[in-house]
Amino acid sequence: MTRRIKDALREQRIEVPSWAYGNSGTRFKVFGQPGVPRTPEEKIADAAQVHAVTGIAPTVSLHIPWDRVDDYAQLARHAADLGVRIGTINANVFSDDDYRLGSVTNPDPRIRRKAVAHLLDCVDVMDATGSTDLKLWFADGTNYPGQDNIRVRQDRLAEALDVTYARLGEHQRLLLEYKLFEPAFYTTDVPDWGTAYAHCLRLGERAQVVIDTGHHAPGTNIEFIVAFLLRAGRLGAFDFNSRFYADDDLMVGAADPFQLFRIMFEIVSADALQQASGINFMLDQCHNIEPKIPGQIRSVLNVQEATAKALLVDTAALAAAQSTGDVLGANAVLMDAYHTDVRPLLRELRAEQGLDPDPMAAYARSGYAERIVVERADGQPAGWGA
Ligand code: RM4
Ligand code: MN
Repeated sequence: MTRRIKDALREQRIEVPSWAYGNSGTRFKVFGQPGVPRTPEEKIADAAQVHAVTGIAPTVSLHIPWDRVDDYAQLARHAADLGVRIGTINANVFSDDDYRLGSVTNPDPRIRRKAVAHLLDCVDVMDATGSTDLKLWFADGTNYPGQDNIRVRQDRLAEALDVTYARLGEHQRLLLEYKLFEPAFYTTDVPDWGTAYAHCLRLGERAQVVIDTGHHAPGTNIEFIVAFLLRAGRLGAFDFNSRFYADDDLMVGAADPFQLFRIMFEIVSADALQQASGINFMLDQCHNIEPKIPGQIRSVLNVQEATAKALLVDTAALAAAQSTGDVLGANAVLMDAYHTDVRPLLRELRAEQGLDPDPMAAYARSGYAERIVVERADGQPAGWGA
């Protein structure tokens, strides 16, 4: 039992986002932090620290153009030198004045062409870095009834997706992310998993849905969506984070660790944890008031803990209770696993792997945090203009 759980946990991989290391904030204020990276290279260096102490976060997602460099192959080599790899390429078609009325669904064909050209550029970045995943999130939508034609915007979206999908190589995927609302408040062009799924179905097998855990209405049963998409073979990736209200981007497992457990249980019970399943378990977070590298380490550990609990579920007992209609018994099997303290097991696992049993303490002791404050005293920190 313990051996099976440890084997599965050793194989687990979690991808970290480059943008978690830069300064971020709310629309009210960005609180700058000392030692924040100034370049994509420095963001990758910070991400490598998270992998060094957790052992399960070897890839870093990039956001283009936030992480634009002249030589992407060189950036990939830089990552490899630090013991990590470039993961998903996130296309950013929302931070340009041209996109006031949308990007790929904009009423102006010139702006639509510009947005699609950027998506194709992102595939070039994938070719140069060896990345296999293109993640698309569109800020597109409308604020006022009558502002634009809802149906025609879907046609424009489909057209942009077609062109992008056609450009992908055989081993590359298009991952389509949905979000209920914001920045548009009346209609959003990809507001829910159903819309994303319908577009993916039309595109083909290498188009899959991304579930950002912060992008749902309160009370949405996310594990149902996980189960449905897994069954349909269309779950491409997660953007893990926590929400109390909307797209809060707080640390995963902080607001509702039980929900995270329920999600990971669906993954484990569908045998989809291993890398061969093709699901990319990513974080999509911002650390506005807490230190960023420790915030990322904590988040990776939160996913790992939820996974360990999900692996602990006694599936034979659960199946027996389910098949005899033993409602309370079935629920108790799940809750027993959830209430188990898996931290001793994880400490033991890390020690066996030659890692420090306490990654948070290992990072604090490493002196890295103090070093970057000194080394990065000059220059412009990356982020939202802090
Ligand atoms: C969006 C969405 C995307 C992320 C950006 C920064 O709300 O979640 O995944 O890349 O934010
Ligand atoms: Mn996201």
